[in-house]
Amino acid sequence: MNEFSLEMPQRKCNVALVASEFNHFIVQQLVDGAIDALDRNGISEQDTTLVWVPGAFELPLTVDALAMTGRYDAVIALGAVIRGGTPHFDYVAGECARGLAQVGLKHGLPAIFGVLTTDNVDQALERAGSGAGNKGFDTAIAALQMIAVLDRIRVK
Ligand code: INI
Repeated sequence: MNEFSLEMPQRKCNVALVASEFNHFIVQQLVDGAIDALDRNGISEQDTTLVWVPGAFELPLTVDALAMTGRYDAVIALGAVIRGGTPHFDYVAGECARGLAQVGLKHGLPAIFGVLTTDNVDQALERAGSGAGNKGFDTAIAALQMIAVLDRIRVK
């Protein structure tokens, strides 16, 4: 049986992060977690691009633009959508998730979903802490694992 288990890429990788300015105090912690995970796995800041956008709704278009350059092995979208008293949350979170999935499929590129969708600020902060409890860290690991998986599948 051919089994491709999760591993890290065996080559130099270029990774882009797209971060939403909305709820900056949380998203900055996700960015820090992602950069930490990349750094611990040999991806230097020189091989990393960070782009800020206004909000989570703008993430898919920006990931699409970055994917179109062909320069990146994976793009990680980071944001925090926090439920308020109106249906706005559902539109922003839903379109963001849907758009990112579409972009990934369109370009055959890992478009990683690092967007917190929570009921309140406390839940978001819990997921944006240091070390293991940081969704930015986790999504960067997922990005590298996806690069490695696709490298193995696409080998001729
Ligand atoms: N953007 C977020 O990233 N998080 C939110 O919680 C949020 N809320 O609650 O409104 C949010 N709205 C802005 C949105 O992403 C767009 O930037 C804006 O609608 C302009 O297109």
